[in-house]
Amino acid sequence: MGKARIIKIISNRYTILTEAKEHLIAQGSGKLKLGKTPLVGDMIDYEPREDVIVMTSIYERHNTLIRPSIANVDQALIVMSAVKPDFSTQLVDRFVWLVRHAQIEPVLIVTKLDLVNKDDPMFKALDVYEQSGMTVIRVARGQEIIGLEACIENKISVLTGQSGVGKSSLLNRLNPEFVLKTQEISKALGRGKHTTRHVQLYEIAGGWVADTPGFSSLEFGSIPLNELEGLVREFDPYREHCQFRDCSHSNEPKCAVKDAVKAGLIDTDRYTHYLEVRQLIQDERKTYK
Ligand SMILES: Nc1nc2c(ncn2[C@@H]2O[C@H](COP(=O)(O)OP(=O)(O)OP(=O)(O)O)[C@@H](O)[C@H]2O)c(=O)[nH]1
Ligand SMILES: [Mg+2]
Ligand SMILES: [Zn+2]
Repeated sequence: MGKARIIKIISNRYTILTEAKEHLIAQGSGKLKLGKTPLVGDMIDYEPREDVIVMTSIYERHNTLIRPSIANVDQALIVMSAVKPDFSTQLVDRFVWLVRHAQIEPVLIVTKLDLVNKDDPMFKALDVYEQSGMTVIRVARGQEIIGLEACIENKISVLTGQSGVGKSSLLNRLNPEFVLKTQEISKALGRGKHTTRHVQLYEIAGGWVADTPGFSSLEFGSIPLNELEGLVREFDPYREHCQFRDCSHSNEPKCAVKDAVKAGLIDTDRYTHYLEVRQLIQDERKTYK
């Protein structure tokens, strides 16, 4: 009997890391007995039975991310490439709000900056994120990465982002002993090939980081409509000045958020993306009815 953390799941094989820092292969004792499906990041109790190790219970989770599927992380490293695939603030915002909704701190990592010109407008967008209080880490091939190791140290992080943005490459760069499989994006499709196939936590730079498969669609069905605006940190200084306490900052009069957008105090893109996601949530609700 002992306590351990699940660090890798491939079908029914669970790799667990025990308190004595041993890697063991365990199996579940059935979803009904465990009460929920085990996730990478879960703390579990295990016990040896005959010739197998069985997980007997899962501890309560601090947080859960559905895509990628992981529990108990301190922060999500949202990886976006400058090109191949193209940088998109719309996608960044969507990732950030989904991560915040799961009560996980977002960090933005932008890769492949060696492939764009120094005067590319995306650099301005990165400054705007930084000014809003987000940690932004810039990655270019052949250049030192500033701030990444300090950001990872003593924390459990999950890499998230589209296929082909360079999540696995980042871990390989952090520790040259790592040889995680990476692959150029498809010339025909202009997107990644889903090179990483499973979620796995790796010990690196004094912390733990999960590499994950890239995914192509995001779902907002789990965010209640009235909780969305609370996830937009840029609205923080203004929402209490709206006339209505439950202002959605869309059609209401005397909305301090809309005024701040007009005055150039909130980035227009951020506000537009907010309205788009609001609409997406409303549309998803309709389809589920
Ligand atoms: N030029 C340049 N290429 C990079 C950089 N980072 C990653 N790449 C390349 O981008 C391609 C995709 O990288 P991966 O690390 O496989 O991407 P991934 O996010 O792990 O993709 P999935 O596992 O499919 O989710 C590889 O060919 C890398 O060599 C970078 O900073 N600059
Ligand atoms: Mg990968
Ligand atoms: Zn408002």
